[in-house]
Amino acid sequence: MSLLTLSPEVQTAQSERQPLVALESTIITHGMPWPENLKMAQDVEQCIRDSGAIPATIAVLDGRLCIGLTDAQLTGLAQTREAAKLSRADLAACMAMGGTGATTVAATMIGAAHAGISVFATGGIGGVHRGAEHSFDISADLHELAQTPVTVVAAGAKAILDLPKTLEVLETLGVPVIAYGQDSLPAFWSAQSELPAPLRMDTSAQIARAHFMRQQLDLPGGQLVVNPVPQAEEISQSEMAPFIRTALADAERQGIVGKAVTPFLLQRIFDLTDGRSLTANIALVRNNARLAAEIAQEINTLT
Ligand code: PSU
Ligand code: MN
Repeated sequence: MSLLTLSPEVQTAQSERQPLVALESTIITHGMPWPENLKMAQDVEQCIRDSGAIPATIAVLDGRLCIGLTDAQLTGLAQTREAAKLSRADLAACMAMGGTGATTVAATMIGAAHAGISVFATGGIGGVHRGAEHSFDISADLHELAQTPVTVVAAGAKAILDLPKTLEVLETLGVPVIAYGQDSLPAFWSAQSELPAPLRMDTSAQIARAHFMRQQLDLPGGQLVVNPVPQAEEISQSEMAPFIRTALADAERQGIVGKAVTPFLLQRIFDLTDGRSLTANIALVRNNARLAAEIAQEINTLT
């Protein structure tokens, strides 16, 4: 039996050498509430098709690592409350046990690389949590970027994190962090931060060439492209700061730890912003999907 289960759409795309863009599923099951999560997942897939590439949402269903989901599978996943959150550590175990789970950035990168998909669009990657000097909570997403050759398009690390420390760890791990079209690091719900991005590129062709060059150099690991949230939906850093502080204090008071931290904070911030954080989150994922589709097409012309 083959390791991967490709959807009919992905199978066709692969045999016709069409550009593919991977999408994660934790954002669906643990990042957004029903039914907005399903609508977002379907919209983002359509954005990728409209931009000239084929979407491949990745998840583990009944032990099968699925690359591309049918509409029925996507709907089922968006509705279930049982799906596990699968990172690098959990992926093989879930498959071995016949379980169902949503893949994080780390696990989605692993699936994408196995399927030969070079580009992946998400909302925000995981990173170094605030207070990590005590909790040691650093997302496995960062180490994945250091070892799996996929270009990940995000709107920055989620701003609930410690962004300076996240940048430091990425630098230590040798992960290129490329801001798209601006000098500063975007901060997920906010387009700008006070932190300069390590690298800047202004076209998808440049990003594709850098991806290709890493391949030629036999460098393991991927690239992180950080694409600012569209202006119309952004919430500025100064406006977000008190909401983030309140959410973090609530998490601490309620003793939330481990995998539950990120989903808890996103939900809390959704409540505190009266849903505006979700509007921004959806807009930025769509924006990332469009850029990822362009990059995938450019990479396709190089390989
Ligand atoms: N981006 C979003 N919403 C999310 C996530 C990313 O807009 O829910 C998920 C990703 O799957 C990412 C995970 O890998 O949050 C990070 O979780 P942790 O901090 O536990 O590593
Ligand atoms: Mn963590």
